[in-house]
Amino acid sequence: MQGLMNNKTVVIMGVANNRSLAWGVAKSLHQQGANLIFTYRKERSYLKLQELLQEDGIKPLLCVSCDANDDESIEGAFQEMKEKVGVIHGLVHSIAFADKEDLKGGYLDTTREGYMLAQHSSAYSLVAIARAASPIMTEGGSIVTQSYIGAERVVKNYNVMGVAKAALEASVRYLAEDLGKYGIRVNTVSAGPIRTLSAKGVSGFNDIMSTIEEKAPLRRNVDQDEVGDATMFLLSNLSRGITGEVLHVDAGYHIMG
Ligand code: NDP
Ligand code: N5H
Repeated sequence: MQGLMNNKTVVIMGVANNRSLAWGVAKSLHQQGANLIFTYRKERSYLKLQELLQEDGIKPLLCVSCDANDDESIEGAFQEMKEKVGVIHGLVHSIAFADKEDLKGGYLDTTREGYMLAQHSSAYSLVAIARAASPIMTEGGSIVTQSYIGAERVVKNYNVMGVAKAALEASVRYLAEDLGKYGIRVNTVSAGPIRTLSAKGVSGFNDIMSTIEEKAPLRRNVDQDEVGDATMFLLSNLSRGITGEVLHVDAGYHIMG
């Protein structure tokens, strides 16, 4: 089969279940012929991932445990990839975490611990991972992370995560500059709201989805497959001239006043 990702090996970080944005990316990449490596943190995610891979007939090159808040764990994961696979061409960072208590009420009440947790998990994790992954992107590469419009504007309840996503988007630009000389591109997809495990139980999610249906140019929400295809584009050679970019996959909502 002739695919856009033939002979490319891509690491996907952040599949928790079939609703995960990262799983949408995995399906798009598989359709285009990519070889896949997965990382997971919780045992529960690993078991889900095994089920999903079996259901969809996807044979990964490797599944490696990696806690994005732990430098040793990151080093170990990429060392294992280097030894077992050698070269990688792409990486999908689809990881974020904040304390539930910090995702409601006022941003003013964010604690130091809550701020640090969100920044570590959701923004610094990209920096640490890019540092570990880039040495094995010896044929050039593409790194893509997932952001949200709360990085650019105040979105009710997003709070500490909005500030973390702002840091993530700025990191994308600085990393794009650092890694560009090695032929490595760094971009982010800014996705519209999608019902995932992370989104479960957070305040105001349903209201935001209805607002998009009403106000977005396309008058609808987006899904994992659309985020998957756009992320695959950024990983593929079709986007070879693009780096440091924020690509909105949000039915056009971000252009509205
Ligand atoms: P999921 O809950 O499906 O995925 C979140 C993933 O983050 C899980 O796989 C979880 O792994 C992983 N994770 C959290 N902390 C760590 C850590 N320290 N180390 C390793 N993995 C970690 O939710 P989504 O697919 O929605 O989220 C993926 C990304 O998409 C996030 O960056 C999110 O902010 C972003 N996004 C989501 C939107 C949405 O509406 N859903 C909209 C815009 C952006 P584990 O459970 O194994 O710890
Ligand atoms: C404006 C909104 C709604 C309010 C804010 C939601 C923010 C969500 C992001 C973070 C990542 C959610 C989070 O950390 C939840 C955890 O505290 C609890 N959940 C878990 O531990 C589950 C089991 C695991 C799998 O989750 C993680 N993250 O590891 C934003 C929404 C309209 C859009 C949205 C949901 C954006 C986003 O960034 O995800």
